[in-house]
Amino acid sequence: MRGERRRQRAFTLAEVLIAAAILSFATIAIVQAVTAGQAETLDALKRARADALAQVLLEEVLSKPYTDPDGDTAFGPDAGETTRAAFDAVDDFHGYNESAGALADQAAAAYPTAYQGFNRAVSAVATTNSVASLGGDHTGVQVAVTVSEPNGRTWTVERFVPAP
Ligand SMILES: [Ca+2]
Ligand SMILES: [Ca+2]
Repeated sequence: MRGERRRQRAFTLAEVLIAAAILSFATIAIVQAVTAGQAETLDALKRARADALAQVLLEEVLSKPYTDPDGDTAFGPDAGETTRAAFDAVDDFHGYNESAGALADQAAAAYPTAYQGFNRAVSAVATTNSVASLGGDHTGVQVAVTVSEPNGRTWTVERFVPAP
């Protein structure tokens, strides 16, 4: 039968070359898509880690009293507050920073290696903000935690803490 004979016919060199070319284009496209996908995933992972590092430190700062129990009013650590564990007010964290490789949690335990590729810093600045729920302008402290990659990308989370 004519159809069967046709199916058994050998491929010509031109057909093989075209097929090979199509296959190599398809392979390149797939490899590019996979590589781009991996880079995107890695980037999303980095962003998630940076955000987590910023959020957890912001929560730690916000867990402290607005007014220093010792009556200290200077922004930044007060006398004797040489470690983060000694900070006893929101403002004490002003100027606090950690370098990549030295990031630790509230209990001074080092974070896993995957979280060590960032710098982390806190600023606490006296400011006046309009707070609708407090009936307008209110004095307080603007707390900002900035997490940055050594190559310059930064992530900042901020919160206004109204004076009591
Ligand atoms: Ca203090
Ligand atoms: Ca202080």
